[in-house]
Amino acid sequence: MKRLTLAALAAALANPTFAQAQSPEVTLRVVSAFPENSLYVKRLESWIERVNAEGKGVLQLNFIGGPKAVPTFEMGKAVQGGVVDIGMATGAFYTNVFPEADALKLTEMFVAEQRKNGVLQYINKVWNEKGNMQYLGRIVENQPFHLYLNKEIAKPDLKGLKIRITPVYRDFFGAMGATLMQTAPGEVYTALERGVVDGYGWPVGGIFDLNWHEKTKYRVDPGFYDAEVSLTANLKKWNSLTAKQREFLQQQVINMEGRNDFWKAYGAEERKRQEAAGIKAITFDAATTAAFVKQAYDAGWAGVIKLSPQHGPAMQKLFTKKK
Ligand code: 173
Repeated sequence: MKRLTLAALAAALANPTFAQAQSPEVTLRVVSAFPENSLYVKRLESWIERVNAEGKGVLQLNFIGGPKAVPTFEMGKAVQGGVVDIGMATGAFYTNVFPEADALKLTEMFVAEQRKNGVLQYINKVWNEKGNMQYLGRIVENQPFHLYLNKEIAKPDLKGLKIRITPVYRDFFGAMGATLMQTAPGEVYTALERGVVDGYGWPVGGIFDLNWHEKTKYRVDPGFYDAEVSLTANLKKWNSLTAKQREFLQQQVINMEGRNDFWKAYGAEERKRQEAAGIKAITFDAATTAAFVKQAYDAGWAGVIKLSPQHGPAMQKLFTKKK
C-alpha cells in the first residue's frame, strides 16, 4: 500500500500538469543590448509593465538592465547559455553566437508578413539550431540605416574616412573604402568627441538619445536595409514553459509587433528634428542613389553568404521581394 502511494506521488510529480499546478507563475529575466536611455529600452520597459499587469499568475518579466548588466556584444552568449532568459538585441550584436543573426537587416518584408509566408519559421529554425534561442519577434522595423558624417562627401566614396560600424555596415562601408572601427552604441559619443571616427552608421531615429547630434554634421540619404531589433529567449527556458505561458508570451510579443507602425512616424519626426539641429542631408543624383542602394544590398548579401554558405543563399531567396 505504502509503495503504491509513493509510486503514485512520483508519477504525479513527473506530470507537467501537476508541476504547473504547483508553480503557475514563472518570472523571466530580461536584458537589453541597447543602452538604458535609448528609446528601444523605454518602449521595452512599458511593454514589460503591460505584460506583468496582464500576466499575473501566468508569467512575469524582470528587466535586469542594459549593457551595464551584460555588455552589448556579450548578450547573445548570455541568452544562448541561459545566464538570462530573454534578450533584446539586433543580430549584429550576436554574430559571435552565429553569423546568420546579422542577416535580418536584409529582410524586405515586415514581420507580420514573415509570420504568414513561412520566413519566420525558417528564421526560428536557424535561431533554434545555431543559437539555442527561440526567436520571439521583431519589435523595430520601418527604420532604414544611414551613414552619418562630420565631413562632407560629394560621392559615395569613403576612402580616408574612419567610420564607426557594427557588423550591419561592415561590408557596405568597407566596399566604399572606409576605414572601419567597431564599437557598441555606448561608445559612439566618445569616439566622435575624440575625433577617433569621422562618422558612424545608425538608423534614421535615435541619434538624439545619446547626444550624438552634437557631433554630427551630415546624414547621407538615402537610407538602406531596415534596422532590426528583436526579442529572443533561451531555448531550454522557452521549452520549460507551460503551453499557456508560451502562448501568453508569444501573443504579447505579437501585440508589440502590431505597434511597429510607430517607427514610421518616428522616422519622419527624427529627420525633421535632425534638420532643425542643423544636420544637413547629403544626396546624390538618381543614378548614384540607385547604385548606392544596390551596392548596400550586394555587399550585405555577399557578406552573409560568405559567412554562411549553409543558410545565406536560402535567406537571400526568402528575404528578398521579387521585383
Ligand atoms: O549599433 C548599431 O549601429 C546597430 O547595428 C543597430 C542595429 C539596429 C538598430 C540600431 C542599431
